[in-house]
Amino acid sequence: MEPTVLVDRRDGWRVLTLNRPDRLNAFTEEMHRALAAALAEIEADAGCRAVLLTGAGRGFCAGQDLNDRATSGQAPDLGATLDGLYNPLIRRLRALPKPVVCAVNGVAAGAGANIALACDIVLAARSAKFIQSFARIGLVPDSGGTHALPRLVGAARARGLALLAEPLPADKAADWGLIWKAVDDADLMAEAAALTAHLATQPTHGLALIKQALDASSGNSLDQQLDLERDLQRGAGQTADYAEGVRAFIEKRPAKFTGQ
Ligand code: T3D
Repeated sequence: MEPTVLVDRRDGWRVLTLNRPDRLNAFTEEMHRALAAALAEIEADAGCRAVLLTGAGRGFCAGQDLNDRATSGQAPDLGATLDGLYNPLIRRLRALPKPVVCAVNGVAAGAGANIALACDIVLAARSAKFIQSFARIGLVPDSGGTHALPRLVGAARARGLALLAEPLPADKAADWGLIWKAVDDADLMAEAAALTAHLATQPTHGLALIKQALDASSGNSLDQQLDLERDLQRGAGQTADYAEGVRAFIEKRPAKFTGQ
């Protein structure tokens, strides 16, 4: 059987491709386990300093595979699925101490949309669209959607996206600040790969601290955030990459960061 997640090792970074194209890469339990294993391996590998997540075929990800939910008997416990599978995935992506780029190659619906939004930098093909499709089937946006949406696009647009469940085209998603950038379909993978390869040469530990500071900001007061910045900066100032960055600036040469 084809693996549900393809892992492609590059020089200092990895491409993870959701691989159920005939189902628009909808999530099964098996695919969750494969993605969790790939991310755990990346977490543990200091040589891997950035990740690119994308989908095979014409879609990025259509969220939960609804064929697995079409039961005629007792209603499933979806809270248990979130606890066991989707929430650990979102937490893992946010806490990963390396940048995660997402190349949204086609439709991103339901949890598929919110998994993309949990990545650090989201590029989307112009033909791609984002759909908070949960309301169409009587569900609530999950996988961090109700947290990310109002913060990224504001309360009014978050309500519209969640309650109407209409497709948001990639260009508009970029205009609204939901994602970093929309690019021509033909350029998506090359541009996303170049960005990820660049990130893999940067001060990895410093980038991890930036992720930490930005994530903490939504729950912190200014005072708390200033204290956090102080603590993180104290740590950043001790790193070899900071010393190298300053040396390279003084010597007017490109820095050679090791990620430490
Ligand atoms: O359940 C829990 O554990 C709780 C967690 C929930 C998280 C969630 O993600 S809930 C939301 C689940 N996802 C959806 O509701 C989206 C369902 N899909 C769609 O609405 C549409 O497929 C799209 C808008 C994404 C794309 O439409 P379109 O017209 O481009 O493609 P299509 O023809 O609908 O889909 C192509 C094939 O993929 C089709 O199969 P077929 O007819 O060629 O054999 C379709 O059935 C299949 N597919 C698409 N999405 C899913 C799916 N199969 C299973 N599950 C899907 N989510």
